Amino acid sequence: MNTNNTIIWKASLLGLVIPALCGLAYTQELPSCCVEGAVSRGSLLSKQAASQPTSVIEKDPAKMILLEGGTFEMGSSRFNDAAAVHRVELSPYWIDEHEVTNAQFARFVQETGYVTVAERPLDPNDFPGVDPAILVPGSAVFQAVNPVGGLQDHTAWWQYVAGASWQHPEGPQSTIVGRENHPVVHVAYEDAAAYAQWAGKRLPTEAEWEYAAKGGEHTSAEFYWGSDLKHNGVWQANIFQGKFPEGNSKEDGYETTAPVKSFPANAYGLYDLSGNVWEWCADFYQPSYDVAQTNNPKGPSLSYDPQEPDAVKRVQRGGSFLCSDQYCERYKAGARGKGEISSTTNHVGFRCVKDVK
Ligand SMILES: [Ca+2]
Ligand SMILES: [Ca+2]
Repeated sequence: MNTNNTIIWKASLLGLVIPALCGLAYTQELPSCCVEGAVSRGSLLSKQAASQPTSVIEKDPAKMILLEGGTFEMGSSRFNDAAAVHRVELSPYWIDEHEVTNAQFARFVQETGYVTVAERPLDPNDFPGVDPAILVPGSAVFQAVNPVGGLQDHTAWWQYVAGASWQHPEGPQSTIVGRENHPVVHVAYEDAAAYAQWAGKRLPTEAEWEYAAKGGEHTSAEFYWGSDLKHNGVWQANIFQGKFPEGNSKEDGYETTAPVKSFPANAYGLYDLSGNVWEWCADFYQPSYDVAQTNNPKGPSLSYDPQEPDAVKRVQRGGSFLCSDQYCERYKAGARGKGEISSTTNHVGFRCVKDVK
């Protein structure tokens, strides 16, 4: 029965039943004794919302999932900068079901001619004291080395590679051919924001990202999927196994990025929020939450990282293929990350959200 027929059928039923209840002769108009009040706008909108689609394909093209919003406990007591756990309320929004892929980003670049930060010339004024001869376009690429000084100096396993970019993830000789379905990497904050604008979307707030990752369940568990690292013996996220940083045993099947949707979806049908690549969020980073922001929080108005006070940083979430219990545990539930807005690496990407109109 289609919608019009349903309306006609219901109207006919009312015409038969209501007069009988009121003890009145049948007329085409409803008797006033049966009208207890006007129907509320909320009930009609709720009914209408129930018939709306819960997923949609956008122009980039990405499948987006509708999240109804509501309240949840944001934060984690396991990480100093993720405290305090506090209640947050969110309006409904759409979110990409997976990280933005190389194929999607290529379409954006093809249509707009966009040049990413990692591909642009460097301004010597931004790097005082550095030999201008080495100020060439490039990006940070992970190197699986045995660090002489242990795990204290993270620059030991990162190398600035001239010519590394989203199109050449490990340097000029590398390519994304065959990796079209992998998440795009080597994107700065403004690159991600430019893509989102082109796609008619925006970057998620940190609260939106965490609400999506928690999936409406396991709200205080160690992992977004529950209390065990593996679920029924199956890896739930692309992270690092083995001896970091030089001995990746690849137990989960992937040394670096994995094609999106290679690991199980969460309860909302979203993939790879934990692991694979870090994801840019819109919020400036500060090492604690403003718990007074409880309704659609957008984070602080300025960034501040005590470890690098002069750097402007935005939040990144979810960890990456380099996370492990041995080094970076920030693929775990509620954990936060941060990134200087112009710094790019081969384990940071993003996904987008969109407001419900
Ligand atoms: Ca892995
Ligand atoms: Ca991710």
